[in-house]
Amino acid sequence: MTNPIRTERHDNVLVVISDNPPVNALGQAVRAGLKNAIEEALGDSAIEAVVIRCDGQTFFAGADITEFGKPPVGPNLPETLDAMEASDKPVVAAIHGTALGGGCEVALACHYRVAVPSAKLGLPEVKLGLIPGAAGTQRMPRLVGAEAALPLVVGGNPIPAKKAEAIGLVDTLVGEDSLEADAIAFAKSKIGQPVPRASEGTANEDGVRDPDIFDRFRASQARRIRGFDAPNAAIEAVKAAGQLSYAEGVKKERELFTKLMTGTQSAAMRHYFFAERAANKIDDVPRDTPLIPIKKVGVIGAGTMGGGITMNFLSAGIPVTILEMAQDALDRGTSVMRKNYENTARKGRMSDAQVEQAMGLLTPTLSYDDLADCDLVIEAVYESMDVKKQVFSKLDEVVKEGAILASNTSYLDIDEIATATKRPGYVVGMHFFSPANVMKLLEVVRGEKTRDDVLATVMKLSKKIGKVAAVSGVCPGFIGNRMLSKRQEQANELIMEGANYWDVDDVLLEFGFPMGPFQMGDLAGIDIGWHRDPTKVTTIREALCAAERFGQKNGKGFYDYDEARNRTPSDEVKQIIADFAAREGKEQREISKDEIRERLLYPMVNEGAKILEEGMAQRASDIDVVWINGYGWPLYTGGPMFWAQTIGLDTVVAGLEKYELPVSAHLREKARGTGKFD
Ligand code: T1G
Repeated sequence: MTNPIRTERHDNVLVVISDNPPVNALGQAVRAGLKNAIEEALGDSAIEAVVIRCDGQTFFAGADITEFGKPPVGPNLPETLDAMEASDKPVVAAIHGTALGGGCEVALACHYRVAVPSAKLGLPEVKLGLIPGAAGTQRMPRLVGAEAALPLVVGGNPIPAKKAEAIGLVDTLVGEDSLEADAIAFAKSKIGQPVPRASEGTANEDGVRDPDIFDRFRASQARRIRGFDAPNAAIEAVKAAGQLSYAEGVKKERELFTKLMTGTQSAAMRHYFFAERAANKIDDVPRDTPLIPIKKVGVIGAGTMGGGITMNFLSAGIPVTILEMAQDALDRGTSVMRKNYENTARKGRMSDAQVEQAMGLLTPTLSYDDLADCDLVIEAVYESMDVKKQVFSKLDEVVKEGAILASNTSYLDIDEIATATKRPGYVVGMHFFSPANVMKLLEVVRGEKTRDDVLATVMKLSKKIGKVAAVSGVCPGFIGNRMLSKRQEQANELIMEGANYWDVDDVLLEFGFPMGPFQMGDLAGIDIGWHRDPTKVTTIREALCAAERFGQKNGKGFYDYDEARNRTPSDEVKQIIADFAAREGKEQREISKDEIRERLLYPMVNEGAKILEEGMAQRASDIDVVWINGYGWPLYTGGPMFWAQTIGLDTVVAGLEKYELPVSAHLREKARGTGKFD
């Protein structure tokens, strides 16, 4: 491999340049090249300053994640950076793109940092289940203070260059198109001055003066970091920066980093990092498939789903024409969208101008004719095959040739819907998850006849509207809901057999889900779709409705709720279930939380194996992407399929057999073989 690092002399300044596409990851060759270039600069008396920059889309975007889990190959980054920081010649980081992780640590080890306004800087290691491992947790607080460092190190989200300048992470912003020249001039201006070293900074004393900031910060992040190991380690590392010497602090960071690197959570989160990117690729669709330009979108239905779907496009700057059948429904839908944006603006996450800009792209209409020039139309109408076929037949008449016709159906057969048109190649499923403007998952349902350019276009568009897409074949429930139905079946079975319904919820909560099925039922409303006849009781939900237990909406469902909507298990409900079970001739018994967890999750894995066997998902990691982004499967376990591999597919098979539950041939084969799905 050619050396990705080269140097260029500009008078008495040595410019060190990395050219390691796509993101200048700090792989072994880059680290070695950097080390040699720094030694060259330090050993040459004609060189009085150094600038470090990168070619391509970004400054170093971190360590090379593909090297993780393999035997380390020198030189290691910390030593390379220490040698650089020890220099008495000023070293300037010239930043564009995203200086992330190890890349941000390279910048921190430089004496100065200049950046173009569009640059971002961050320490996203926690998103990989890690913390910075090249002294980032020790240099950052000493440079910007513990309070400013905490969100960066613990939250992992990058900040724009302007904010980085405001907190002292960046010394100055330079011209968007003159980064190198401005960085060289800046470096020259620092020649002869004593060099500032982040490792010698004292800004971290804010954490000494007010040690409570760490507990306050941890409490403020409680919901978001629940179950994750890395964020707490990150807080400890930043705290150590105020309590220990730099050398001791680096040792503490290394200890914490190594423990995380060798743990299951980081393996799971690194798996997810690549899984999310792989999901956007369709193996049998060439990457250079021409895309259909999407300049104008039509949405049919201005209800919860139609409005949420619409907002995704408006927020991405894509005009939407939204169609309803009646003016009041259209007005209601439009005002809900405006209210949602205004709420976001009230939280400071968008400006009033951005609200107007987004709403200015919306064209409400009652006429199909106004959809004629749309490049993509998405229907979010009532989940009935007849209704959908009528809509698609109408769209086929009205909308221009070459436009994509998508259905937001959550389980109906896309191939059958496509028969209502003369353009089955342009029919695809785009299954959004409610609330559609918030949930990241988009299941792209590939019909038998769906064209490659339609698929490639929708996958590319999904990234533009901030979604994580995964392709599903045509089967009831596609990927996510098909597996969810297996969990729901067991949940209902379990409480009929005597399991406490609150144990079912708590098992999923303790596993890391945001909530369990019975809590969810109370939230959505037990009485949705109820026939309103209290004398007709054929299910537990009907029994609850008959007892006027409708959920949170009237203060009691599966649980009793206080004013703050805190839930308490109800003896009345326990009895209603027991009576119902008795009527159905079901014996009741105590059921342990272990049995509950295994019976809820193992059948999901089995269904995932069947989905793979039938080719309804391209790869097991796509199933992980679906469940993490659509249903809150805890990221730190990597998703259902990765988690099953972690605990052992043979364990899953044995568990299913213990409870006399079906075991798919594919699962059994993988369990007997490599123990891995892909
Ligand atoms: N290592 C290896 N490959 C990487 C990579 C990385 N750090 N980052 C991206 N790639 C690959 C990615 O898999 C994809 O490959 C291609 O580059 C384009 O990525 C020591 C220990 C930089 C914002 O966590 O956030 O430093 O699919 O599709 O949308 O303390 O990539 O094309 O084959 O995402 O333009 C910390 C991770 C590492 C940054 C660009 N750094 N990367 O987004 O492109 S740990 C990160 C990103 C660390 C130190 C610690 C994004 C991006 P392919 P992409 P993008």
